[in-house]
Amino acid sequence: MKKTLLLILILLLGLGTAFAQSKKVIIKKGKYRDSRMVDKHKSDKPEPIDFKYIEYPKLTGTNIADLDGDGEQDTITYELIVRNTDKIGRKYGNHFNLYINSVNFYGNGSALRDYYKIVDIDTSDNFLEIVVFDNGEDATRVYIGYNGQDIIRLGRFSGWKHDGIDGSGILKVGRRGFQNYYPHFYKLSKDHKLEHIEQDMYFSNSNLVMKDSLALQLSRTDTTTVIVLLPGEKVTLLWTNDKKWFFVEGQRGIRGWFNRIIFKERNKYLTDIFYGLNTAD
Ligand SMILES: [Ca+2]
Ligand SMILES: [Ca+2]
Repeated sequence: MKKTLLLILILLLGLGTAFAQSKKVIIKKGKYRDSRMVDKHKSDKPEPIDFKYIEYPKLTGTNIADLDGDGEQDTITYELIVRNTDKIGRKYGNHFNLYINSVNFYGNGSALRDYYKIVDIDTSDNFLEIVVFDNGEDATRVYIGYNGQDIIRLGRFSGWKHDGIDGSGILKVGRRGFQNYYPHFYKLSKDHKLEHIEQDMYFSNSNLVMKDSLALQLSRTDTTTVIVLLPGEKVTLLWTNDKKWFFVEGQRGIRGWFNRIIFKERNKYLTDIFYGLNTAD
Protein backbone atom coordinates (compact mmCIF):
# COMPACT_ATOMS: atom_id res chain seq x y z
CA MET A 1 0.00 0.00 0.00
CA LYS A 2 2.83 2.36 0.97
CA LYS A 3 4.63 1.39 -2.22
CA THR A 4 1.52 2.22 -4.27
CA LEU A 5 1.21 5.62 -2.55
CA LEU A 6 4.89 6.27 -3.19
CA LEU A 7 4.46 5.33 -6.84
CA ILE A 8 1.45 7.64 -7.18
CA LEU A 9 3.46 10.42 -5.50
CA ILE A 10 6.42 9.86 -7.85
CA LEU A 11 4.00 9.81 -10.80
CA LEU A 12 2.37 13.07 -9.67
CA LEU A 13 5.78 14.69 -9.13
CA GLY A 14 6.80 13.48 -12.57
CA LEU A 15 3.63 14.89 -14.11
CA GLY A 16 4.20 18.11 -12.19
CA THR A 17 7.68 18.40 -13.61
CA ALA A 18 6.34 17.62 -17.08
CA PHE A 19 3.69 20.35 -16.68
CA ALA A 20 6.34 22.71 -15.37
CA GLN A 21 8.50 21.95 -18.39
CA SER A 22 5.67 22.40 -20.87
CA LYS A 23 4.69 25.60 -19.05
CA LYS A 24 8.25 26.79 -19.44
CA VAL A 25 8.02 26.27 -23.20
CA ILE A 26 4.76 28.24 -23.33
CA ILE A 27 6.39 31.09 -21.40
CA LYS A 28 9.21 31.17 -23.93
CA LYS A 29 6.71 31.30 -26.80
CA GLY A 30 4.79 34.02 -24.96
CA LYS A 31 7.94 36.04 -24.61
CA TYR A 32 8.23 36.28 -28.38
CA ARG A 33 4.65 37.48 -28.56
CA ASP A 34 5.07 39.97 -25.77
CA SER A 35 3.50 43.27 -26.84
CA ARG A 36 6.18 45.23 -24.99
CA MET A 37 8.74 43.54 -27.19
CA VAL A 38 6.85 44.54 -30.33
CA ASP A 39 6.66 48.06 -28.92
CA LYS A 40 10.39 47.99 -28.58
CA HIS A 41 10.57 47.23 -32.29
CA LYS A 42 8.15 50.06 -32.99
CA SER A 43 10.52 52.45 -31.27
CA ASP A 44 13.03 51.52 -33.96
CA LYS A 45 10.50 52.29 -36.67
CA PRO A 46 10.34 55.83 -38.04
CA GLU A 47 6.93 57.41 -38.62
CA PRO A 48 5.39 56.98 -42.11
CA ILE A 49 5.85 59.94 -44.41
CA ASP A 50 3.06 62.29 -45.39
CA PHE A 51 3.29 62.82 -49.12
CA LYS A 52 0.99 65.73 -50.01
CA TYR A 53 1.36 67.63 -53.25
CA ILE A 54 -0.15 70.59 -55.04
CA GLU A 55 -1.53 69.96 -58.54
CA TYR A 56 -0.31 72.73 -60.85
CA PRO A 57 -1.97 73.33 -64.24
CA LYS A 58 -0.53 71.90 -67.44
CA LEU A 59 0.75 74.65 -69.73
CA THR A 60 1.67 74.62 -73.41
CA GLY A 61 3.43 77.06 -75.72
CA THR A 62 4.16 80.55 -74.41
CA ASN A 63 3.21 81.79 -70.96
CA ILE A 64 4.12 84.69 -68.73
CA ALA A 65 5.28 84.55 -65.11
CA ASP A 66 7.83 86.29 -62.92
CA LEU A 67 10.24 83.40 -62.47
CA ASP A 68 13.07 85.25 -60.72
CA GLY A 69 10.94 87.53 -58.55
CA ASP A 70 12.39 90.81 -59.86
CA GLY A 71 8.92 92.28 -60.47
CA GLU A 72 9.23 91.91 -64.27
CA GLN A 73 7.19 89.29 -66.08
CA ASP A 74 9.28 86.68 -67.89
CA THR A 75 8.20 85.08 -71.15
CA ILE A 76 8.42 81.30 -71.14
CA THR A 77 8.17 79.26 -74.33
CA TYR A 78 8.34 75.48 -74.44
CA GLU A 79 8.89 73.81 -77.81
CA LEU A 80 8.69 70.06 -78.11
CA ILE A 81 10.65 68.56 -80.97
CA VAL A 82 8.21 65.79 -81.87
CA ARG A 83 9.33 62.45 -83.14
CA ASN A 84 6.58 60.07 -81.95
CA THR A 85 2.82 59.81 -81.64
CA ASP A 86 1.28 57.12 -79.42
CA LYS A 87 -1.77 54.91 -80.16
CA ILE A 88 -4.23 57.48 -78.86
CA GLY A 89 -2.64 60.36 -80.76
CA ARG A 90 -0.55 61.92 -77.96
CA LYS A 91 2.65 63.45 -79.22
CA TYR A 92 5.97 62.61 -77.63
CA GLY A 93 9.30 64.25 -78.25
CA ASN A 94 12.95 63.35 -77.95
CA HIS A 95 14.16 66.93 -77.53
CA PHE A 96 12.83 70.22 -76.27
CA ASN A 97 13.73 73.88 -76.35
CA LEU A 98 12.83 76.04 -73.40
CA TYR A 99 13.12 79.81 -73.87
CA ILE A 100 12.97 82.18 -70.93
CA ASN A 101 13.05 85.71 -72.36
CA SER A 102 16.04 85.44 -74.68
CA VAL A 103 17.79 82.58 -72.91
CA ASN A 104 17.55 79.11 -74.45
CA PHE A 105 17.78 75.72 -72.74
CA TYR A 106 17.97 72.58 -74.87
CA GLY A 107 17.12 69.25 -73.30
CA ASN A 108 16.39 65.70 -74.32
CA GLY A 109 14.44 62.68 -73.17
CA SER A 110 12.86 59.50 -74.47
CA ALA A 111 9.14 60.36 -74.52
CA LEU A 112 8.78 64.03 -73.56
CA ARG A 113 5.25 65.36 -73.14
CA ASP A 114 4.00 68.46 -74.91
CA TYR A 115 3.19 70.33 -71.70
CA TYR A 116 5.11 71.83 -68.77
CA LYS A 117 4.24 73.25 -65.39
CA ILE A 118 5.27 76.34 -63.45
CA VAL A 119 5.60 75.38 -59.80
CA ASP A 120 6.64 76.99 -56.52
CA ILE A 121 8.80 74.59 -54.52
CA ASP A 122 9.51 77.21 -51.83
CA THR A 123 6.87 79.89 -51.27
CA SER A 124 9.27 81.78 -48.96
CA ASP A 125 11.57 82.74 -51.86
CA ASN A 126 10.60 84.83 -54.88
CA PHE A 127 11.50 82.20 -57.45
CA LEU A 128 9.27 79.86 -59.43
CA GLU A 129 10.43 76.65 -61.09
CA ILE A 130 9.53 74.89 -64.34
CA VAL A 131 8.88 71.15 -64.68
CA VAL A 132 9.08 69.21 -67.94
CA PHE A 133 7.64 65.69 -68.16
CA ASP A 134 8.95 62.55 -69.78
CA ASN A 135 6.80 59.42 -70.02
CA GLY A 136 9.62 57.10 -70.93
CA GLU A 137 10.22 53.76 -69.27
CA ASP A 138 9.88 55.49 -65.92
CA ALA A 139 7.77 58.62 -65.46
CA THR A 140 10.41 61.35 -65.26
CA ARG A 141 10.30 65.01 -64.29
CA VAL A 142 13.00 67.52 -65.15
CA TYR A 143 13.16 70.56 -62.82
CA ILE A 144 14.45 73.80 -64.24
CA GLY A 145 15.19 77.10 -62.49
CA TYR A 146 15.91 80.66 -63.68
CA ASN A 147 18.03 83.12 -61.72
CA GLY A 148 17.40 86.16 -63.95
CA GLN A 149 20.37 85.38 -66.19
CA ASP A 150 20.76 81.66 -66.64
CA ILE A 151 18.46 78.67 -66.96
CA ILE A 152 19.54 76.05 -64.44
CA ARG A 153 18.80 72.34 -64.54
CA LEU A 154 17.84 71.62 -60.94
CA GLY A 155 17.35 67.89 -61.20
CA ARG A 156 15.78 64.95 -62.97
CA PHE A 157 13.70 62.42 -61.07
CA SER A 158 12.09 59.14 -62.08
CA GLY A 159 9.46 57.15 -60.29
CA TRP A 160 6.10 58.15 -58.91
CA LYS A 161 3.80 60.11 -61.19
CA HIS A 162 3.58 62.92 -58.67
CA ASP A 163 6.32 64.66 -56.78
CA GLY A 164 5.37 66.21 -53.49
CA ILE A 165 5.47 69.99 -53.90
CA ASP A 166 3.83 71.78 -50.99
CA GLY A 167 5.66 75.13 -50.97
CA SER A 168 7.82 74.15 -48.00
CA GLY A 169 11.09 74.21 -49.96
CA ILE A 170 11.31 70.42 -49.75
CA LEU A 171 10.68 68.45 -52.91
CA LYS A 172 9.52 64.89 -52.21
CA VAL A 173 10.11 62.35 -54.92
CA GLY A 174 9.65 58.59 -55.20
CA ARG A 175 12.73 56.56 -56.04
CA ARG A 176 12.41 53.03 -57.25
CA GLY A 177 12.95 50.55 -54.45
CA PHE A 178 12.66 46.79 -54.11
CA GLN A 179 8.97 46.64 -54.95
CA ASN A 180 7.51 50.09 -54.35
CA TYR A 181 9.01 53.53 -54.47
CA TYR A 182 10.81 55.12 -51.56
CA PRO A 183 10.13 58.76 -50.73
CA HIS A 184 13.29 60.83 -50.97
CA PHE A 185 13.51 64.48 -49.94
CA TYR A 186 15.39 67.28 -51.67
CA LYS A 187 15.89 70.77 -50.30
CA LEU A 188 15.91 73.70 -52.70
CA SER A 189 18.96 75.74 -51.69
CA LYS A 190 19.40 79.52 -52.06
CA ASP A 191 21.80 78.98 -54.98
CA HIS A 192 19.23 76.91 -56.97
CA LYS A 193 20.32 73.39 -56.15
CA LEU A 194 18.11 70.52 -55.12
CA GLU A 195 20.14 68.91 -52.35
CA HIS A 196 19.34 65.38 -51.29
CA ILE A 197 18.41 65.04 -47.62
CA GLU A 198 19.84 61.85 -46.19
CA GLN A 199 17.37 59.88 -44.07
CA ASP A 200 18.21 57.22 -41.55
CA MET A 201 15.65 54.82 -43.05
CA TYR A 202 13.37 54.89 -46.11
CA PHE A 203 9.77 53.70 -46.04
CA SER A 204 9.35 50.71 -48.36
CA ASN A 205 6.20 48.78 -47.36
CA SER A 206 6.81 45.97 -49.86
CA ASN A 207 4.87 42.70 -49.56
CA LEU A 208 7.11 39.71 -50.17
CA VAL A 209 7.13 35.96 -49.58
CA MET A 210 10.00 34.09 -47.98
CA LYS A 211 11.92 31.80 -50.31
CA ASP A 212 14.38 30.75 -47.62
CA SER A 213 14.52 31.01 -43.84
CA LEU A 214 15.84 34.19 -42.27
CA ALA A 215 16.48 35.15 -38.66
CA LEU A 216 15.46 38.65 -37.58
CA GLN A 217 17.28 40.42 -34.79
CA LEU A 218 15.91 42.70 -32.06
CA SER A 219 17.54 45.93 -33.23
CA ARG A 220 20.40 47.18 -35.30
CA THR A 221 22.66 46.91 -32.26
CA ASP A 222 21.13 43.91 -30.47
CA THR A 223 21.68 40.65 -32.37
CA THR A 224 19.20 38.66 -30.22
CA THR A 225 17.02 36.60 -32.59
CA VAL A 226 13.34 37.60 -32.25
CA ILE A 227 11.97 35.25 -34.90
CA VAL A 228 13.09 33.01 -37.73
CA LEU A 229 11.04 33.67 -40.86
CA LEU A 230 10.25 30.46 -42.69
CA PRO A 231 9.93 29.59 -46.40
CA GLY A 232 6.42 30.40 -47.64
CA GLU A 233 5.78 33.01 -44.93
CA LYS A 234 4.36 36.34 -46.08
CA VAL A 235 6.40 39.33 -44.91
CA THR A 236 6.32 43.09 -45.25
CA LEU A 237 9.57 44.90 -45.84
CA LEU A 238 8.73 48.07 -43.91
CA TRP A 239 11.88 50.16 -43.92
CA THR A 240 15.34 50.05 -45.38
CA ASN A 241 18.28 52.40 -45.37
CA ASP A 242 18.99 51.35 -48.96
CA LYS A 243 22.40 50.11 -47.93
CA LYS A 244 22.42 47.23 -45.51
CA TRP A 245 19.63 47.40 -42.93
CA PHE A 246 16.08 46.11 -43.41
CA PHE A 247 13.17 46.25 -40.96
CA VAL A 248 10.65 43.47 -41.61
CA GLU A 249 7.32 42.32 -40.22
CA GLY A 250 6.51 38.61 -40.55
CA GLN A 251 3.12 36.96 -41.05
CA ARG A 252 3.05 36.18 -37.31
CA GLY A 253 3.21 39.88 -36.49
CA ILE A 254 6.76 39.90 -35.15
CA ARG A 255 9.05 42.66 -36.36
CA GLY A 256 12.77 42.61 -36.53
CA TRP A 257 15.90 43.60 -38.40
CA PHE A 258 18.34 41.92 -40.71
CA ASN A 259 21.57 43.07 -42.20
CA ARG A 260 22.25 42.43 -45.85
CA ILE A 261 25.81 41.47 -45.02
CA ILE A 262 24.60 38.00 -43.88
CA PHE A 263 23.74 37.21 -47.49
CA LYS A 264 27.24 38.04 -48.60
CA GLU A 265 28.50 35.66 -45.94
CA ARG A 266 26.11 32.97 -47.22
CA ASN A 267 27.01 33.92 -50.81
CA LYS A 268 23.35 34.68 -51.57
CA TYR A 269 21.36 37.59 -52.94
CA LEU A 270 18.10 39.12 -51.69
CA THR A 271 16.34 37.32 -54.55
CA ASP A 272 17.49 33.99 -53.06
CA ILE A 273 15.68 34.84 -49.83
CA PHE A 274 12.52 36.65 -51.02
CA TYR A 275 9.91 36.20 -53.75
CA GLY A 276 8.37 39.38 -55.14
CA LEU A 277 11.34 41.70 -55.51
CA ASN A 278 11.27 43.72 -58.69
CA THR A 279 15.00 44.32 -58.93
CA ALA A 280 17.80 41.97 -59.81
CA ASP A 281 19.56 43.03 -56.63
CA1 LIG B 1 11.27 88.32 -63.73
CA1 LIG C 1 9.38 80.30 -54.65
